[in-house]
Amino acid sequence: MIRALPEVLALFDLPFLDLVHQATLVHRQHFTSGEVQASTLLSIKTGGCPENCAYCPQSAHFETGVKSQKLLSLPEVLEAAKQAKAQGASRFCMGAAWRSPRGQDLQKVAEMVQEVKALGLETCATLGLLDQEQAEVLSLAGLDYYNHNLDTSSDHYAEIITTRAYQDRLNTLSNVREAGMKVCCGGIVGLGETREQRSRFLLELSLLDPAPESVPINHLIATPGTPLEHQKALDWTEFVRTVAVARVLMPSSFVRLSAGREGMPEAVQAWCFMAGANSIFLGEKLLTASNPELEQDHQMFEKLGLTLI
Ligand code: SAM
Ligand code: DTB
Ligand code: SF4
Repeated sequence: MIRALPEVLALFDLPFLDLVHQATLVHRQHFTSGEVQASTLLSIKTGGCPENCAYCPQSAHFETGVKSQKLLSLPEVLEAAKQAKAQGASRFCMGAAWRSPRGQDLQKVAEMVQEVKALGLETCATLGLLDQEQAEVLSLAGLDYYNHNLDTSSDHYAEIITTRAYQDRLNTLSNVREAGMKVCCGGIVGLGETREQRSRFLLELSLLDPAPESVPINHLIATPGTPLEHQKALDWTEFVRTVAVARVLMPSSFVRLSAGREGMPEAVQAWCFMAGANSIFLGEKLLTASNPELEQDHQMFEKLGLTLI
């Protein structure tokens, strides 16, 4: 098992094809190749977030043109969940632009979780920081996964977010584990981090004990109005390398090719699947940003012989 930064850097430094080959082998030892898990996102509360995450269209600190929306009603959420299921998703993820849930809101989300689960979907929520009690409420409601990302390496973190600490994130993740839920935890690349920082970020994810069951690898969607609006995209090979290293470091986790698929050539996405990505966000919207059209994704799966699980 890889536990030190030089080993992760050595993986990144491998010739591209050798790294992808290694990731493919690891993937096939732990999963059935060609099977891809699909989650659909719904923003249940949008915009006006008090946090200052430099990449985020929903932060109240930046003018991004995102329209704020208070917490959706239960019927609105159920309607979206039914549609997600009909479109082929196995998991429904409810996201709220909160620092952490407050007052009656958590109970309302707990009810959504129960009802979405009753439709026969796996449930996931991403609501910001959770204390132990809040994590217990969600777990009791039957929440399968909680998404909370490390986002970037501990040594790059302060460049991106100052309103919540890296340690706050680790505390939330440990509360989620303690309450018995599965962890969905990943981050964003293309934030201006160095390759060493990308390596440290992946190492830090893999050293969570146990490793997260689900690992979203997002490529920054550079959003006008945010401090990162002019950030240059990673070269596609560096993105595929990131996916491959995540696969090698976390052999049994689902590695999700997450935000940033829109506009990513199919051929690059195919490389990501070859490098061990075995999960995606399905549906034309992420939280506020757009995602590939459903028909386009279904055609890509068909061409690549991938099946949704
Ligand atoms: N507010 C909650 C929180 O941050 O814990 C939950 C929702 S937040 C939008 C979930 C994740 O979406 C972030 O941690 C970040 O990794 C990802 N994300 C947000 N904006 C993004 C962007 N512009 N490009 C790529 N990923 C993004
Ligand atoms: C994650 O890692 N990526 C998803 C999910 N977890 C909640 C969110 C991506 C958000 C992209 C920007 C937007 O749609 O606002
Ligand atoms: Fe708020 Fe989450 Fe966006 Fe940060 S990433 S500003 S916490 S919605």
